[in-house]
Amino acid sequence: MFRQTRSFLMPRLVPTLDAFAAQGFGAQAGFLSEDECSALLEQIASYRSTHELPEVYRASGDRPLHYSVIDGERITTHFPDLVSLYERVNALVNEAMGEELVPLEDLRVGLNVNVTPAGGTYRWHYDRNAVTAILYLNAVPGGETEIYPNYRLFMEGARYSALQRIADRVLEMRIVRGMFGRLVQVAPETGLLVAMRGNRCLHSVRPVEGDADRINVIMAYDRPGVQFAVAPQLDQYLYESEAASKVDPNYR
Ligand SMILES: O=C(O)CCC(=O)C(=O)O
Ligand SMILES: [Fe+2]
Repeated sequence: MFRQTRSFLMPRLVPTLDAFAAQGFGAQAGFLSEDECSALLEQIASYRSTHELPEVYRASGDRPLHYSVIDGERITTHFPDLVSLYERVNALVNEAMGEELVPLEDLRVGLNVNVTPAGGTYRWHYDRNAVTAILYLNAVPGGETEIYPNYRLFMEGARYSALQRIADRVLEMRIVRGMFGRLVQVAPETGLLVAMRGNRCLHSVRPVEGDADRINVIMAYDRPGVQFAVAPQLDQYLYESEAASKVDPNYR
């Protein structure tokens, strides 16, 4: 389920959920059973038989953003079970973090189903929010989530500054990652729940192999009332087939 390349600057991960506040990343295998995941996959398949999902493709080196998404507004209308799941995971996250985090005010962004097709990937990025939980509904070959836990040089209070942007760019370079980062690879596994500090962990998705879509649920949390300066352009970049402007999408 997990592979780590090195432990140079940080202790070895114990990938349990309650460790994630300190280590930036944690996991719980079998959070949902095979049957619960199959039921959700059926609901998603039935929704897709009558609704077309936007296909998103944004070039980004050898790891573009290439996926389809059901955003939180659609989920609220059509998938009450996923809304309950979002609340249930919130309680776990708060316990592990020892603080009160809440679903994002912008529901479209807070809860997503990502559908990554064969060959699809997700570019290197940080999320805009403090904590992101990922629930994998199926196992596919490839499609590992790659995470550098707590890797970011995070400038609290200046996260949209030029300096932050430059630091992010430099740290994202392959050679710099290789020198300073500790890479954790998470292979998709049915029912596996992962939580990470989304705005501190550099992460991406490796190419999905085989024929099946890789399907997972992405749940975002942050402190109550937090606002995100990047929201309007970024939302278009992430959720619509056509991107109007060439924004630099550094934050999910
Ligand atoms: O699908 C994954 O494993 C990660 C997706 C992700 O990082 C995101 O939606 O922000
Ligand atoms: Fe992300």
